[in-house]
Amino acid sequence: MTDTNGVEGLDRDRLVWMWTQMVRVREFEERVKRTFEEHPGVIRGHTHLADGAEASIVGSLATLRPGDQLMTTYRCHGYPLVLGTSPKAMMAEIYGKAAGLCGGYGGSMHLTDVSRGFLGTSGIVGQGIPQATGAAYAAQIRRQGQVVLCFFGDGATKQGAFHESLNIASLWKLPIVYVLENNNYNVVTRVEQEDANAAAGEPLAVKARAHSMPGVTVDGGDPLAVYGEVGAAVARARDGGGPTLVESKVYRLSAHGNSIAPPGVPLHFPEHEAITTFGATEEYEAAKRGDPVPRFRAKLVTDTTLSPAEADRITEAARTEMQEAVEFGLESELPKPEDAVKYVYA
Ligand SMILES: Cc1ncc(C[n+]2csc(CCOP(=O)(O)OP(=O)(O)O)c2C)c(N)n1
Ligand SMILES: [Mg+2]
Repeated sequence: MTDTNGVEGLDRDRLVWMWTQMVRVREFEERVKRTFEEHPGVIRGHTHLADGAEASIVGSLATLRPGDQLMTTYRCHGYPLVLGTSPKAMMAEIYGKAAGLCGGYGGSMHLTDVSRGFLGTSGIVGQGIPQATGAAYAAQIRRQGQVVLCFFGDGATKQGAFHESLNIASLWKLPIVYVLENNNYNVVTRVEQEDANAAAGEPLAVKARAHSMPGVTVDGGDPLAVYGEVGAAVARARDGGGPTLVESKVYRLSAHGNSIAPPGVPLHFPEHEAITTFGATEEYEAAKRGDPVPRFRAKLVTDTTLSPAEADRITEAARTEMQEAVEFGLESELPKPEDAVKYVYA
């Protein structure tokens, strides 16, 4: 491909594709959030949004080839959307419907689309890390040049499973890239809070050194920067060079999660509950100003890759697509009660 942007392998179509995917993720999640207000009771479990992390998701996934695989946390809606999973099937899954991606058995926190390499997610912090490492071991044995991307949050770096996995991946030179999406918060605990430091080591990428692998920190609000770093790590992993830890610095623009509220409690948590806890309004306002979706749009418009009219059309198309997903999800049937124990094996 022609290099039109100083980033190898990205031509105009690919850059527009990247922004389009960021918008699709944002618009899908906006409708997940709105469902709690507009259709109370339709979402029965928790949802966790990735607004603020769209550039990190898209920049990372743009480096993959067919046959590659990934695992993520419960903050998981963006990844399958970018891989091409149907938003209708995803919304129906989040609504617990039989037509959902996993037949309504998984919900928001357990989306899976193995046909596209999306091996699954977990609500347990850090759980996906050893699982993805195992997938990378299987890929190494298969010798088909597959790479695994493993996404997790800053909170997960405090788990033993993180260190055990990085150790064995480095020792066995497994084809895996660990993408640490550092959004500065574990629910309401700040990574950088001086009086209650939650995670030793700054930047968190230094933890790679203990496991003899490269560790880099990248601006996760810039999809091209993420593409560059994750792309280099993916190429290294594919060539047998072993794993890398890429710390992608993002910001969580909304609450840790949304769920059905108990009586008397507002439906949503406050827009950003950490702000109400720590009063870090300036931090939040700065993050809003750096919102990766308008930021990348402005870059592409300024360098004439994208016209404002085309950007508006892309946004409008994403809104229509995601609204159709809401309608499909609402109209779909709930699973049959007699199927409740269908996949229970023990
Ligand atoms: C093993 C485990 N401990 C605690 C929890 C409760 N919990 C759910 S999300 C979360 C915060 C995780 O923060 P981070 O890893 O930074 O991910 P983020 O939510 O910021 O994406 C915690 C402590 C859990 N789900 N699993
Ligand atoms: Mg976090």
